[in-house]
Amino acid sequence: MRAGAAAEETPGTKMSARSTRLQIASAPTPSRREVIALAGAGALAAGSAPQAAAQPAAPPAAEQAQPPACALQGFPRNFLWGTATSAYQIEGAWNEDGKGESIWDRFVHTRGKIRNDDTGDVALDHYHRYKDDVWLMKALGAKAYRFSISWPRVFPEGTGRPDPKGLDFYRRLADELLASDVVPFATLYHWDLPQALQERFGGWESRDTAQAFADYAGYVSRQLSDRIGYFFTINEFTTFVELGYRTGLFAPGLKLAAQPLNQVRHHAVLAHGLAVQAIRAGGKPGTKVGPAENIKVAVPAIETRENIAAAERAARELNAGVLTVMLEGRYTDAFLAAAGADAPRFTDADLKAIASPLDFVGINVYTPTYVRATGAEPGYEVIPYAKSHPRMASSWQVLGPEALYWGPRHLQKIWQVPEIYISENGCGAADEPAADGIVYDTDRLMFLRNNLTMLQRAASEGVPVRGYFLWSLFDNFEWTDGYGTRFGLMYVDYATQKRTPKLSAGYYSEVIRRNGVA
Ligand code: GBH
Repeated sequence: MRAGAAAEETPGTKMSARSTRLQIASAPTPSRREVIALAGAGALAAGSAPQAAAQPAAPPAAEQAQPPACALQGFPRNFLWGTATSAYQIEGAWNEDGKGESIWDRFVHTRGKIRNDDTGDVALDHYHRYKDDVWLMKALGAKAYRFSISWPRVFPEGTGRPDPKGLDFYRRLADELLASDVVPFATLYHWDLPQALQERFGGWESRDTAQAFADYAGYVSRQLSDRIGYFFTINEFTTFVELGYRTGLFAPGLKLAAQPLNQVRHHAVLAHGLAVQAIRAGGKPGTKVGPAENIKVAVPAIETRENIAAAERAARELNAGVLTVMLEGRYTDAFLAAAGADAPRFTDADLKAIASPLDFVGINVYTPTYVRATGAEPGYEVIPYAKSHPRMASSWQVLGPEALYWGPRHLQKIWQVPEIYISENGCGAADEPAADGIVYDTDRLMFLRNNLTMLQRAASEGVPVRGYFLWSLFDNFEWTDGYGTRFGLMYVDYATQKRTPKLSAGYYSEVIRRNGVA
């Protein structure tokens, strides 16, 4: 932090008190001024006085009083601009305060599973640095934060006796967020299953794990819904089922055959439904709950009437195992026919639980699936990506900002979802600090601007998008990629744990400030 920066803050605000404290403690935390400085063109313009660049541009009085409801590039009033993270990817403290082992702890400690044999043992040390990290959100101007709760921190053995210290971490985190006017959104499962349940039940291969998850969800909602009003049940059903149980690239590293694989997915959606019921029973009235699924977004390659209808058919079928069964209460005929003898085994009571009414649906959107209409069944066809289709740093991340329009639009049009969150959107990049220490991530900036423009298109048509969680606040442990792929708005130097805002952090703070695409 620059000398005297704290003194330049408006005196008497919470912020200045915080800066002073940080300055004294010399924590490696950037100030709001440093984040904002990146938002102004001043930070880039040659010869501009740094002093001027550091001034947040004051919006004209009229704009302050009356932000446009949803005009031009604007977003609806009270739109929740947030960032997202997950426990295993940032917390560290993997065996502290009584935390149980998770399947990811076990997996990363097995040689050869993760690039460079990186682990999340320390990660961003967020478990100890959460106060400074919340301060960074405040500096960004973020209005919401999506984090995940580590199940084995709360129940070291998965079931049975909770560890009060584990739960207390999330209570303190929520309090810190609330004190900073950041709305907490907690995800109950972001893939870190207690290892004990893997051993006792075979993890998600057993419906006992679904019941255990519901019990854990009920407990957390009883304990924390006085502070946390929004719960995501499970993050990316499709990812952890496919990678954890089919390809074996993610924990627990299994390669199941088709029937047990379908059963794992069924247990996951069942766990979601039972958790929704447990939260309704245990949470404070008004507590909201929904999933966070990486929906396959069917994008009509050319926006003709036929292709749009085909995209809607495709959306139901491509998501049949998760969102469609959740929102319709049955597996589609095509899904069951395709699975044949390998179809999941289920009861009517299961389907009823899976389709428990939701308050909102969260979708993680990273890539498009292009489709077009065909005369023959099923009425749509997936178009393969062109060889030269642009991608971000991860080879899986094929670019397609249109997905931010079609994803929410399908949820509204097909299933009449009343409240939609983009629970994740962001990109990995080969970020490197320039000579001045700043990461000029023009690629991420382009990514965000184009994605938000498409999301704004949806909002301006009345699609009920209520918030957007950028993945991610920080560079963090990117699963099998280890620390090699960076997704953050804040660059992390893992040797020193210093967080430095990238150019995109300045961009995002400007988006939030004006509540519109910048
Ligand atoms: C999300 O997954 C996760 O929720 C989050 O934890 C993660 O950090 C973030 O996005 C960025 O990846 O190994 O070639 O088979 C995003 C969707 C789907 C991306 C599965 C990686 C595996 C590709 N993921 N995909 S591959």
